[in-house]
Amino acid sequence: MAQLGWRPFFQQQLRLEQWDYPVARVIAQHRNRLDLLGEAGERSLDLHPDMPEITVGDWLVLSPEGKFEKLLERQSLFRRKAAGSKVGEQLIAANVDTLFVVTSLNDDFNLNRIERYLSLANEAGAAAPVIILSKADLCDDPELFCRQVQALDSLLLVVTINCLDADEIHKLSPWCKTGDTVALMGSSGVGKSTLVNTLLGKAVQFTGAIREDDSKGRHVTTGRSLHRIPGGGLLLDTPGMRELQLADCDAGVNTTFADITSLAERCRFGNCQHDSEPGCAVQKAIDRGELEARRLSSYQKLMREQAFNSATLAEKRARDKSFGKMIKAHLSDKKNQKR
Ligand SMILES: Nc1nc2c(ncn2[C@@H]2O[C@H](COP(=O)(O)OP(=O)(O)OP(=O)(O)O)[C@@H](O)[C@H]2O)c(=O)[nH]1
Ligand SMILES: [Mg+2]
Ligand SMILES: [Zn+2]
Repeated sequence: MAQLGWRPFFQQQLRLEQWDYPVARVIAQHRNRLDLLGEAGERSLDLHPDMPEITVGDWLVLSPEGKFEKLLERQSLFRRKAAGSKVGEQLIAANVDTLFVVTSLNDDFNLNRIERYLSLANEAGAAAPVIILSKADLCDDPELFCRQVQALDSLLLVVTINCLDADEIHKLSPWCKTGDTVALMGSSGVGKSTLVNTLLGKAVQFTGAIREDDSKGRHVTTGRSLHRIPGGGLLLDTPGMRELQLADCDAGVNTTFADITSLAERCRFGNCQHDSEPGCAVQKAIDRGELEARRLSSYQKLMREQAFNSATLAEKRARDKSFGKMIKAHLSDKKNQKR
C-alpha cells in the first residue's frame, strides 16, 4: 500500500471498525465509474449522485461488500474554474507530492503561463512544483530559457530534458521515489505522455505529433490516469489544458509573486494597486530595473481573474443553497399537507 502512496495521514482518518475495510486509490476517472487500485488489485466503482466529488489520486474507503464508504481527506488538491462559460469548479488531481509543470522549448514557452501553473501548485497545498523544460534537443540554447525561468524565483527547481531519451530520465528520479506521486500538467503537445512512457520504460500512454503550422498539440490525452513506475513512484498524466482559469487562488498567486507582495508592504497606501499611486514601492522597483514590468502585469491579471471567478462561484454557491432551502421547504410543506 505504501507503494501506492498510502501514509499515516490517511490511516489516521480511519475509524477503528474501518481498519479492516478495503482502501483503494482512484487511478482513472470515467463518465460513470472510477478505476481503483488497492491491496486486492484493480477494481471499478460505479459513480453515484450521493457520492462526494472524487478525482484521480483520491483515497477511498470501501465497505466489506465493496461499496463506497468514505472519501479520505486530501493532502493536496488541484482544482480550476470549469472550462468555458460554465460556472463551477473542476477537480484535477488529489494527493500529489510534486507537480511537473511541463513547457516545451518552442512556441509554447511562456513565463506568464508558468506563473499561472505555479499559482495553482502553491494553492494546492503540500505539492512542490518543478518546471520541466521539454524538447531541449530541439532548442539551440536551453540554458537561456532555464535562466529566464530561474529569474522568476531563485529557489525554483528547473530541469531541461529530452523526454524521448531514456538516458536523461535520471534527472527526474529525485521526485519519483517509491510511494511519491508526481502529476504532469502543461499545454497539449509539450510531451507529458512521452515523459510518462519514458519514465515507465514502456508505451502505456498514447502520444501524438504536434501540428506543423502552429506547433500546437492535438489533445491526444483525453482523461487523467495514474501509473506506477516499476520500483518507483506514481505518475499522474493529464490532458493538455486549453484553458486554466484560477478561482479561489488568492494565497497561491501571492506565494508565487512573493517578491511583489513583499515590495507592496512598503507602498505608501495599504490598498495600493501599484498603477500610478504616489509612493508605490513596486513601481519604484520597476523603474530601478529590479522588477520586470511583465511580472507585475502577470500578477495583476491573475489576481483580477481569480477574484472575479471566486465571486462568481460564491454567488452560485449562495444561489444553490437558497434553491436547496426552497426545495426542502416545499417538500416539508407537502408533507405537512398530507398529515
Ligand atoms: N524531439 C522531441 N520531441 C518530443 C519531446 N517530448 C515530446 N515530443 C514529441 O511531441 C509530441 C507530443 O508529445 P505528447 O507526449 O503526446 O504530448 P502531451 O503533452 O502528452 O500532449 P496532450 O496529451 O495532447 O496534452 C510527440 O510527437 C512526441 O514524440 C522531446 O523532448 N523532444
Ligand atoms: Mg498526453
Ligand atoms: Zn504599490
